Amino acid sequence: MRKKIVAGNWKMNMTKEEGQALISEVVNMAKDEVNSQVVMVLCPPFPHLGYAKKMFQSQANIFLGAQNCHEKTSGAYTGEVSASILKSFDVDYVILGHSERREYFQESDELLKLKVDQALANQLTPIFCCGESLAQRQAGSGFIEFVCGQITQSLFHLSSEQFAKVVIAYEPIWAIGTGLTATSAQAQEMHAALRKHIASQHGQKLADEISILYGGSAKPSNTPELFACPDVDGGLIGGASLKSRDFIDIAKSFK
Ligand code: 3PY
Repeated sequence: MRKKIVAGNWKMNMTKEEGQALISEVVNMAKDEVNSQVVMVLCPPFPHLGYAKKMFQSQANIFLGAQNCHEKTSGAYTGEVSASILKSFDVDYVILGHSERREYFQESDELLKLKVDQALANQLTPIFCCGESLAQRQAGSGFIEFVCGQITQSLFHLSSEQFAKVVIAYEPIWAIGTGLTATSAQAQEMHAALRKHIASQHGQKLADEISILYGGSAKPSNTPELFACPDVDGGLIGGASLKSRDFIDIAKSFK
């Protein structure tokens, strides 16, 4: 059985006080309301990582994630954070290749390949984001091949043993920060295609074990339908992860 995962991408939001309040609400609500089989990942901005883990140590299904790591091991890279530093702060997951990083920080498939390697070498689980633009979707064809290509470029150098440790997040760029969400049929189509693509490289058994999350304006009103799709194993949640009630309701969306 592959993992059901709900990961909250806080992006560049939340002061220390706001972050602490949000985490404590999420922890308290999760205890009573969320099925312990659902993996919850909180991905706050870097400074929160220092205290966050201590706040949910007693909650076995809540994990800590970062939103990025550098592609080098260490060194003179002012302002950057390496995977080994993240690991030393008890971080479990790292989001890589979010479309905002691809667009605003020019992160290429080639660079992301190096970041994935750093994450895995430091026992971090990459949540690897992929997705097509509005223009690619509107062109009506080729967008599935494009998204599968992102997986090929950044992940197909991995051995099957390494690949098994990766979580994929399909995030259509046209659904990020726009309020638009992929329909469950659109999400299912892409997720099934990604699983087939992974199977072509690593076999069906491994492909069936990989969690593929949906991201892009996911909220409590649309996650029950999205998560009911056979190939959708949860979500990478943006804005709705900043509200404890919404985030918990999303974590409760699995049938
Ligand atoms: C969104 O939901 O907007 C996201 O970008 C999640 O990563």
